[in-house]
Amino acid sequence: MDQTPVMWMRGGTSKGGYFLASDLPESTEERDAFLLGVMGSPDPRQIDGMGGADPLTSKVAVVKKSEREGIDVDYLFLQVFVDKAIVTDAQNCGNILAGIGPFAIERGLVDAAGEETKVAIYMENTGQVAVATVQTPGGTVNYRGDAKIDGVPGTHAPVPLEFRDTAGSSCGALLPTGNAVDEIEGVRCTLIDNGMPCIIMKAEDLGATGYESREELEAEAFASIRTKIEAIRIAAGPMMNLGDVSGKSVPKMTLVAPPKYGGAITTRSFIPHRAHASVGVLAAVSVATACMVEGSPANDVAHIPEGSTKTLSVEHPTGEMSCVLEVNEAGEVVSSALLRTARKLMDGTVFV
Ligand code: NQM
Repeated sequence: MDQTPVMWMRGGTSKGGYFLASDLPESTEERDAFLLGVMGSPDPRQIDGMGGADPLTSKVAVVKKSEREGIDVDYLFLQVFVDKAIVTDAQNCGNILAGIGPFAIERGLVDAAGEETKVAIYMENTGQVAVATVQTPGGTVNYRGDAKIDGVPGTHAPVPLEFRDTAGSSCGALLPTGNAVDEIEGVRCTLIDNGMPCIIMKAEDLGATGYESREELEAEAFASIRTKIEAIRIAAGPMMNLGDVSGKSVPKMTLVAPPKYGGAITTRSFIPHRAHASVGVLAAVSVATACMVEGSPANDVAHIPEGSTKTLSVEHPTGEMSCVLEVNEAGEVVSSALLRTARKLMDGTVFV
């Protein structure tokens, strides 16, 4: 195969190619070779492909009608590495998820149902379900609107996302070591997975402030801190039931500090080697959940609102992401919701 239909979409603060599963080769090996060609990887500039030379714009969604009860579509997320010949399904992506509902309706996998259409999405990477609400006035997807998310210029139609049962998505348990805190390389870490395996550390424990820009985090002056963060990540992989993570895009590494702009907590994330321009969706859910873990580095610095429905504003380098958490009497997070937007950028044929 050397050409196939694709829709290019922005989902939240990420961007990538959305494919129907039936339009891609069945064999994983052939599919991955094709997708590397689509993106122009491996090449730090991705000059010979569609990728944007950034992990946040080198992403793929594979979508099909679901045969599962109560589920509309199955979504497989694939991260295409920029500078390595790696395509991995080892992580989920809550930003690309924001485009799945609109794409499924556009491709006729789901019928529009009135002003708003709820799309139940099975996330194949982690075996969990998300529900997206898509605006469909007159039976077609509407992308225009007044919703604003930080990290994306302008305003767009809102795409609220709801998650349930995301705890232990990839690691088998919310706290895979059973501990609120593990000390690794002399640094207090929370190893947590509420939709995304993350390691949460206090920025100050690594000699950072937690308020650095993306450029500062990626600069030479930060190299020794990045080396330390990677050593922690490699040591933590087996502890999180993720095995050898040297060639994997998880766990994500998040430095936290007290909020600066009235939110709940400040974050700076490595995904895992480039610094995130904002914060991942499920990563934000995992950080917000870590805030609720008594005695954890996140809990130490977080400002946590009262009540069983808590809106935690997770600050990041380009603004904030608000996570709405439902918490039970034991203080455990039982569901989460976030606001995203998405945009159809182009629909056509990609050639390899
Ligand atoms: O955590 C980037 C992103 C993500 C992942 C990454 C994401 C999530 O911002 O759910 O959205 O962590 O690689 O798209």
